[in-house]
Parts: sequence; C-alpha cells; structure tokens
Amino acid sequence: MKIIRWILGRIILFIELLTTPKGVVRDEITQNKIDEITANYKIYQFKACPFCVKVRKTVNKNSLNIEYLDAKNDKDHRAELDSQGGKIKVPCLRIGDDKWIYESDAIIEHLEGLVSDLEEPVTA
Ligand SMILES: N[C@@H](CCC(=O)N[C@@H](CS)C(=O)NCC(=O)O)C(=O)O
Repeated sequence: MKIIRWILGRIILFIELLTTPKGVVRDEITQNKIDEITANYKIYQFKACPFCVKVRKTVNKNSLNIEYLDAKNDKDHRAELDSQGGKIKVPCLRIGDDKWIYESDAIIEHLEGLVSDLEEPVTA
C-alpha cells in the first residue's frame, strides 16, 4: 500500500512538472505590492497531494512568492497546523497568525482575488 502511494505521488509530481504554467510577468510596482502582501502568507502542504498541486499551479501561474511548509514530514509544521489551524488537512493557507484557509478551492479563490484586486485598473 505504501509503495503504491509512493508511485502515485511520483506520477502526480511528474504530471505537475509537465503541466506547470509559466508565471505571469507584471510591472515591478505591482509585483512588489503583491510580494509585500504575500510575505505574510504560508501554505501548509504535502508535496504529492493533488489538492496542493492544484494550489501550487495557481501560485505559479500568478507568480506569487509564498513560502511552503511541509506538514507531512516536519513535526513542528504539522503540530502548528493542528493546534493553530484546527486540523491536519492540506492545503491550508495561513495569513499571519489569525487566518487559516482550508480547502483548495477557497485558497485559489482568495489568491485569484488578491491578484485581480491589485491588478485591476482603478476607474473613476
Ligand atoms: N477538499 C479538500 C481535500 C484536501 C485533502 O483531502 N487533503 C488530504 C491530503 S491529499 C489531507 O490533508 N488528508 C489529511 C491527512 O492525510 O492527514 C481540498 O480541496 O483541499
């Protein structure tokens, strides 16, 4: 069972490698603004989790600089996710110390929303 899971994990990572989108290139001011906000973001993940792959694709496509934390092998990160986030489930987006967003779709919606808010031209 462990070996099958391992093989599936490698397949998932290989497909990710083949299908990872190129990141958008945006003007420096907007990218810096986005980086400033995401400096406060962390994503707890299991490397080969398909839901985490889905979130990483959004991160890469939008050229977001977000730190990933391994909640599978790193005991401290796993304990943090459990005790502060409320459960061990990945992916989980942590914003600062107070906001923990579970569910890949909710994380993607948040990240896409952040980018579109900052990229949206302001109209009078
Ligand atoms: N509906 C969730 C599913 C997430 C999920 O099932 N994650 C699995 C890993 S692939 C998990 O965290 N399982 C808890 C565990 O293995 O301890 C999402 O879209 O984020």
